[in-house]
Amino acid sequence: MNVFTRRSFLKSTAASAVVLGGAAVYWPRSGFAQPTGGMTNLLKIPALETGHAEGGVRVYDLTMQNGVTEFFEGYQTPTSGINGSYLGPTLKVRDGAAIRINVSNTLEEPSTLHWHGMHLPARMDGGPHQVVSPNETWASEFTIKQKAASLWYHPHLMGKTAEHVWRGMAGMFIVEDAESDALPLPNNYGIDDIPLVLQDRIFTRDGRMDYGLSMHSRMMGMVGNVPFANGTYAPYFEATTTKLRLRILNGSNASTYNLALDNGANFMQVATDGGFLEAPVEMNLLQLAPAERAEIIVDLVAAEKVMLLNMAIGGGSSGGMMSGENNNAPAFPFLEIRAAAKITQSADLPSHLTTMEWLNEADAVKTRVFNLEMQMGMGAMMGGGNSHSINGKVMDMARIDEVVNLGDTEIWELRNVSMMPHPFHMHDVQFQILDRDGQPPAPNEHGRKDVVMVNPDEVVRIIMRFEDYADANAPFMYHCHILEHEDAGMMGQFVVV
Ligand SMILES: [Cu+2]
Repeated sequence: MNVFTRRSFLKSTAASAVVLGGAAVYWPRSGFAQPTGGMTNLLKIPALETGHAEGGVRVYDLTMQNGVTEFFEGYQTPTSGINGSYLGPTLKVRDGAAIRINVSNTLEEPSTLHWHGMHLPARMDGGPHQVVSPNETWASEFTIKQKAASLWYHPHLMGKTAEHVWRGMAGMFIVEDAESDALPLPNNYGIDDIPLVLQDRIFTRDGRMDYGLSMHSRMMGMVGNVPFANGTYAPYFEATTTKLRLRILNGSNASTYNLALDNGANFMQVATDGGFLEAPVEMNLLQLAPAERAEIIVDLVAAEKVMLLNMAIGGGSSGGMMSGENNNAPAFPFLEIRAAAKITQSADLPSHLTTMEWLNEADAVKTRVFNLEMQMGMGAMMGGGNSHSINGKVMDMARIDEVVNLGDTEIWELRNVSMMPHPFHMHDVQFQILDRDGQPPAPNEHGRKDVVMVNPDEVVRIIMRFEDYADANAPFMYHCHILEHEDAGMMGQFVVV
């Protein structure tokens, strides 16, 4: 299934190439900026933050702050980040640990930080109800009760999530446990175990990346034309081992990425959103919707160069909004991996990674149906805030949409009745995908998930169990993870009682 080569990739994208450098830095809305000068910037690796001990608690200090970032030489771009000017540190925690995250806000506006994928009490979730005002600190305290996984964190302020993430606030949140300790997977952070936050952004001529919604981006989501990995433009990574573990996060606002290696080589996916798959899944094309994660293992030989590409699938995103097309980004390189002339032999990949506890459809006491809707009329487009809904309802923080009983196993039936795909995300629990239009999910989706792409006219059934954290007064969110859709109302609230 090696349907592409580096040569054909370069040829096919040459037409949309935009020269970087010179007096003006400007990228038209319609085409991705190709790094015509090659991949010239060393990949930034977010700082690893393992916290410090206070009594029996691991404490992490995070500060949301404004700053400037030099993505392109000579251009100071105003951005926001956590403990820095763009993105944030990678938090690492262990299953069973009691933790406290102190979130300080030095922005000149309220925001929140949400622990995406984490199983925890709703009051500690950092969602729209846990607003951190300027110059205040919010302490999120909980005990990690979760399998090893690559989670992440990002703002979740009502109506402002998309803009705050766009400006740069996001980071990885790695959970380790006894199982991940025992597996012979690359785990040397920054050396052979690499967080990879993939994003795209749009820049103005003078190097700003203002968040401004057009009618088009209000409907389709904000799709950029400059790709970043860990906030690095045109990045390369120098590998020193024969196996590289990439913990990939689609950290974009709205783009779906279709990832492949330019030599057509296969790679192994070992984990999905909520942790390890039962066995590695061999693949050569990985689709990641906004907010989805995948851990993959890439095999390298000495001195080779391999490009991690985004492949153009299904036409890209720059066409007409009414065509019902997907948000697949066009073709461009994300990261060049350069293997050293002498590289260290990594351990063989284990054939078994974890044992799943599969939830049984027969144990479900309830099926809830969620219709994902977009009003495509002219009025909805012009009207702004309320063109996206679930079950006919636009998000209202004062309304509880669903009440779940503690201990129950439920099936949620996600129906996309709109013309574009929606990545559905729920807080509190990791779910399992039962089927897509009655068909079993792909092997790499057969695990713990917290985001699932629901394609137009598709019905996806997911199953989950609500084991902990009943609180009638503190809701969890479920929503589309195209952030512009979430902000425009495609979100609801459930409580566990
Ligand atoms: Cu959506």
